Parts: sequence; structure tokens; C-alpha cells
Amino acid sequence: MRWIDLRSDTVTRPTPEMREAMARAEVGDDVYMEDPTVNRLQDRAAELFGREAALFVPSGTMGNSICVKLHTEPGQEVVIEQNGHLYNYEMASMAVISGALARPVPSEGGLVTWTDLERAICLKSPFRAQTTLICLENTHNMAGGAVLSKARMREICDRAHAAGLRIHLDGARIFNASVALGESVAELTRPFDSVMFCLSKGLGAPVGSMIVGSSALMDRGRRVRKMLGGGMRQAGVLAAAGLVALERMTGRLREDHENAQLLARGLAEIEGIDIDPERVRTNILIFDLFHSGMDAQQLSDRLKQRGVLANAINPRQMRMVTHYDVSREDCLEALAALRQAVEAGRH
Ligand code: TLP
Repeated sequence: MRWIDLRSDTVTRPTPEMREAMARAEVGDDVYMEDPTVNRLQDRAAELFGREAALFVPSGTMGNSICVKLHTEPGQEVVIEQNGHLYNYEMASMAVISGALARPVPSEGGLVTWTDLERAICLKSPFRAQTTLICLENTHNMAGGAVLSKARMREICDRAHAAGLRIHLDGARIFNASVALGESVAELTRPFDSVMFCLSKGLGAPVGSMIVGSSALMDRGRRVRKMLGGGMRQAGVLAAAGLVALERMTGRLREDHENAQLLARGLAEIEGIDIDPERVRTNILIFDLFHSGMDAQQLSDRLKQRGVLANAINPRQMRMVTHYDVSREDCLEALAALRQAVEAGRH
């Protein structure tokens, strides 16, 4: 059976060009920093982000974990939007690896403001742990791929720095934000102390993420990566796919956004499903099916019977993510399956 897999953009398989680049990759031992392909990928990422250095890491989770560790001491606080990935979906890494306490803050639709964050910051107190780090996420996964504007990020970074805080960006999907905003990733991320972005989501690489920042920070990051078991050896076979991802796959993200729009508009027409297509700006859509009388797991099961995979994120909400391996035709097919599944649920 050929699945239409809308569970995540992590499910993409490497393109033929990636496979070829992987087969041909020149390699060396990256723990000795002697893998020419990893070095090229790191140089290229640093260049694209206008930074001194970049570090190739096995996953987004490890990239975020390294950055939190670099910016905090045990017993300090990290302020983060309450639905942030780093707080909710990284196995409490912040607490376990860094000994840091997450201080989650609510926001309107995931689009956190300085005012939201400021309330939670504690610089000096005889009782409370000191805040030293703020983490932002752009695009915001669990806010349905919501996009923080350049101006908003700039304001938050400037104010955080003025307060003596450091600021990290979980930019797993920063290229989606870049396409949606029409701004380069360098421009968007310049004021952050560190940025993590993923090669293995919308960009289609099989494995890998990057962190970027100053040379001094990345040197320390390399040591933390080793400590966490992320020192890879002939990782050039993976980096080769990452280079193809960076050079060839960023421009086409627009198609994923258009397909997400198509899905959102179709979904909005199905009775019992609530979604505002205007709020879908990138490749993630989250919709509510409370009024359909079905719970999200039931709908997920019914869709599966019709060849469509999508995850329930709670009993009344579902998430769909568009990517390189789903076409416009697939999205139309998925919509037909959704209509049938919701209709069947009514009987
Ligand atoms: N997100 C995955 C799941 O973990 C939910 C997905 O399917 O969307 N930051 C953000 C914003 C992410 O969305 C993810 C993965 C990560 C970090 C972690 O990246 P990996 O999976 O490479 O560790």
C-alpha cells in the first residue's frame, strides 16, 4: 500500500541526488575534524547564516540540548513558550542534561511577545532560580507552523540582551519561516546567540541538524556533542545529503506551504472540522474536530484505513504536515479520504 504520510515532514526519504552524493562522499574521521564533507557542510551552513561557525549534530533534539547546556548552569531557569518543542517533546532534556528548570509562558497562538516573556523572567531573587536563557521557536510546531516576524524576534533578542540574558532559537523549520516571510535565514536569525536548524525535516535529508553561532561557542559545543555521544566518525555520508538539502531543497518549501493551504481550505469546508486557513502560513496545520463527534484517534484510525497517515495530538486535535513526499494530488486524495472518514463517523 502506498501511504499518503502527513504525520510529519521528518518522514521524507532522501532524494536520488542525495543518495548519489552520499555514495560518492569523501569521508574522514569527524572526531578528528578530518571529514572533508562534514567540514564543507559546516562551512556552508555558517556562511548561509552569516556566522563564524556551525556544527553538524545527529538530531534537532541534540542540537537544542547542546545549546541549552552551553547557555546555562545547573539550577538556572529557561523561559520558553508553553507549547515549545524544547519543553514538551525532548524527554525533559533541559532538566536531565543541563539541570535547568523550564519556565513555560502562555502566548496568543504561539506568537510570544516580550511582554509574555518578561513576566516570567527572574534576574535576582532570594527564592527563585535566576533566568539566564530564553528559547524561541520559529516556525512554531505546535502552534500550527506559526511564524514569528523578524521585527518581533529582533525586539525580543534586543531586550533579552539588554537584561543580560542569552537567547537560543529552535529553528528546526527556520527555512519555512524564511520562505513565508521572504527574508534570508541570516537576516532572521542574526540577533540570536545560537540557532539550531534541521536538515531532516522539510529539507528532506535522512539524518542531521546543525547549530550555528560564534567559533568559541561551537568549539565548546563540539565538546558537549562528544559528551552526549554525538561525535560521529565518517559522517560525511550524512553530511553529503545535508549539502544537497541546503543547496537544492530550500526553494521548493513554497510548494509545501501551498499544499498545506489547499488542505486547510478543504478542511474548513468539512462540517464538524474547525480550522482557520488564514492562520496556516507554512507546512503545518492543526485542526479541531470536536464538532464532528469523533475523537482525533478515531479519525486517525479511519484515515489509515483509507491510506492516509496523520497524528492525533490530543483527543480533539489533529496535525498534518506537508513535505517533499506528498504532492498536490496526494493532498486532494487525503481531503477526499477526510471527507469520507468524517461522514462515516456521523453514521
Ligand atoms: N519535531 C517532530 C516531533 O518531535 C514532534 C515532528 O514530527 O514535528 N524542534 C522542533 C520545532 C521540532 O519540531 C522537532 C521535531 C525538534 C526540535 C527535534 O528534532 P529531532 O526529531 O531531529 O530530534
